[in-house]
Amino acid sequence: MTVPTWQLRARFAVALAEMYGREVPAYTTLVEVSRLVNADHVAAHGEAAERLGSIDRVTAERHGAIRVGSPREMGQVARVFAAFGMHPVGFYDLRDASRSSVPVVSTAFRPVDPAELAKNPFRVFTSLLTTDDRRFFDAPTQRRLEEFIAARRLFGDDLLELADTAAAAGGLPPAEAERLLELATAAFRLSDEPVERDWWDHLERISSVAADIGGVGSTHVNHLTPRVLDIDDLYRRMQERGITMIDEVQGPPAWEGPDVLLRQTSFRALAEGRSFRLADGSIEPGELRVRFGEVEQRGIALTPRGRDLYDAMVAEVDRRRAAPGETRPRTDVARDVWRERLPVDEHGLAREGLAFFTFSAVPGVRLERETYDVGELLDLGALVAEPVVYEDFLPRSAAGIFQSNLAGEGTRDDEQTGTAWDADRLGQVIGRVVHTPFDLYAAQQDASLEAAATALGVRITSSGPVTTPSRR
Ligand code: OOG
Ligand code: NI
Repeated sequence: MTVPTWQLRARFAVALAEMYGREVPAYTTLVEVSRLVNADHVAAHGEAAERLGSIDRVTAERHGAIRVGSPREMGQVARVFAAFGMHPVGFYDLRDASRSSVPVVSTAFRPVDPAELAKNPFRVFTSLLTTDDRRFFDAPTQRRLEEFIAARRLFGDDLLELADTAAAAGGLPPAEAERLLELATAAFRLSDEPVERDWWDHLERISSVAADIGGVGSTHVNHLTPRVLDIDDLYRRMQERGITMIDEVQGPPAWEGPDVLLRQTSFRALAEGRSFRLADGSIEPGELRVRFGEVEQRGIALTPRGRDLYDAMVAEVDRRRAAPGETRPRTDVARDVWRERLPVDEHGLAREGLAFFTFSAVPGVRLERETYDVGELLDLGALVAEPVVYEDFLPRSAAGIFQSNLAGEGTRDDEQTGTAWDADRLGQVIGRVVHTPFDLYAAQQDASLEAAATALGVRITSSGPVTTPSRR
């Protein structure tokens, strides 16, 4: 008897949530409110509420975030996540997505196969400290950081070996599965080891993110995010319960058309007791704010063409907000831009090749030509489209989430040149390919179109760039 990979993943998500909920009570409130929001949303909207994921999937759905300090640690984290069927997808450079000091590059470990995502979509946003980036760290700080990080062990050999076995075998026998879950969960628990005061303070002046990663001897889950079907409703209800949220919901605005990509909001980390070791060796109590709360609402995945439009709309929002006399909240300005430029329904997104869908053939429609495009077949009723949900993250929102939890802006010297990072370099560090989100979505869409073409006995051409060139 074997516990398969997807069950290991589902149990890992639950184990982390139990640990986190015990230690961060505000998280439990967030999950409770999310449940209420989702139940009410399903009651009010029926089947339509589940268009971007069954209520079972959405209820179980979480993402977490962790941060590590070196290529070696990044490689080890990848081995641990591989045991749970979670693979690196997407490259996010947060150093430039933010004005403040966020010296990290990131990827998300998640299932890549649609069937695996449907069983349990647990994902972990994972950031690597860029210790060699001179905009943030001078040579002595870099050296000390790298020595400090090289001297610690985030993951024991027993965990790493068990993880490799699980990944190779696609699961583990029950007793070993228990052991893997125990060790993996413990590796992401906040440690109560005393923190070196001077070292932490030195890093904190540069960046609280750097202090959180390189100022302590271990890593930890810094947030765990439930998914809701109506994030505006959640935002209101959290405020009503007296929890102060960040100023706004990040990402696309609320509007009457289809939700695309990802909307997120968060509340600031709460102070937690922690002991500090001073230069003279004495221990003194203090507190740190390193664990916070976040919630997300997921929309439809955009094609490269759709993403270009999205980026242009975001730039347009920035431009309008910079105009003299414009004082409305960003989300209001964004809603105007969305109404002007984005199709008001899924059909429009599909016809223009702006978003990804899976298509299925509807038998019985008379087709006379050999070749049709997707838009024509949708109009004729010979194809129906199901949206593909966005499974990834947004660099600007991620930077906003980091930023909302920084104690101060930190310091950076933009006269220095930053180090070059891209998905390939991150892949080399991790020791495996970093998947490109667009390619995964396109493969899903292409497979469905191929099957539909066979079923209908026609050739289907795309109305937009339905089959996409690789783009990160
Ligand atoms: C990760 C922040 C990014 C998201 O949802 O965009 C993130 C972090 O704070 O380590 O989790
Ligand atoms: Ni997050």
